[in-house]
Amino acid sequence: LGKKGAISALLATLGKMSPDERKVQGAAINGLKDQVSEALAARRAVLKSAALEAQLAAEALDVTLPVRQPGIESGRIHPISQVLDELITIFADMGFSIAEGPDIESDDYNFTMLNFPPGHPAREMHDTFFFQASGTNERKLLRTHTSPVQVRTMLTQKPPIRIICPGRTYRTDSDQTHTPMFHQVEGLVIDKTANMGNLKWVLEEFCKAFFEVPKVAMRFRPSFFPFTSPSMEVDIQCRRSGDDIRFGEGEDWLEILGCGMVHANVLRNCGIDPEEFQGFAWGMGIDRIAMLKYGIPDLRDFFEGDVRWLDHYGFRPLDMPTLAGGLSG
Ligand code: 2U9
Repeated sequence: LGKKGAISALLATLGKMSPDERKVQGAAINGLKDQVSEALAARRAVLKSAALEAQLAAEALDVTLPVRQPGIESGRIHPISQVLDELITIFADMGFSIAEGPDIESDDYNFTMLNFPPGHPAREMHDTFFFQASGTNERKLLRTHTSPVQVRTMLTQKPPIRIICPGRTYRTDSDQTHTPMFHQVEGLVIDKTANMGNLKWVLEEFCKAFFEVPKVAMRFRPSFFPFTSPSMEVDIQCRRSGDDIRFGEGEDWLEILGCGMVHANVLRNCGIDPEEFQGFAWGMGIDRIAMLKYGIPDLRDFFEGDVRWLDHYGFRPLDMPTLAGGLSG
């Protein structure tokens, strides 16, 4: 049927024919052309449908297979990371910065500067992991609290200071509520007039925001830490029924943190004049408050790396905590 095809060549012969002959031959050649066109169209339709059949067979789907979730849907944020994000959101809103330091510390920064004199019995309570001394260098240790971060900050920054120090800490302890590695967050404020009233306000605002309740009664009990004086342990109001616990209501009390005014010796050790500046500090276990808020019974499960546990207790990656949108979604 193309320009150089047999039928086109036959059609070209029509011009040289007599009108009578052209009438007969014209009808015959055009009839032939229609027949060939129809045959081609029919064959094209057969080939097209065969190609579609072959494609469908090659791309067959087993609709009985379970749907595979995309990564963004199946990944989970660990409860400790979630609680850390919540803490940072709350304290950043109050004007605190975040300070970090090394996990391997000197005895000096972990103890001596914080008013634990050598041989002081409070050192024994910290169940410390010590490294072996190398040559004449004093033995290093795994920090038992994040307090050396505050020491480092005071040595390098001038007051006013408003920091929180979240991080890993280590003690030789292991049972249902203790793991050799755990997480702490500590806070420090140093200013000319920083006082116990400010400390109480910060902790009350924190507890209301963290436990997402409009009010919560708190109980400050006298305690002892070498680095603060006076020192207090803090309980929050709660109601316990069976395994369930609710905050901001009820007649029970639950200890959640320790705090106090920074000891004058600590200020002096860190180059801050206690006659000019004063400060308050507090500390709490991130793992512990994560267990309380999210009803997680055994601390050791936090560090097992079991995806079934993470699937149950973990958080969706795009549900970031915000004060306006709600911390825990
Ligand atoms: C400096 C000065 C003062 C930090 C503080 C506590 C009280 C406290 C414990 C809570 C539970 C540790 O995880 S836990 O076992 N912490 O009770 N921490 S005041 O005070 C400081 C820190 C650094 C320079």
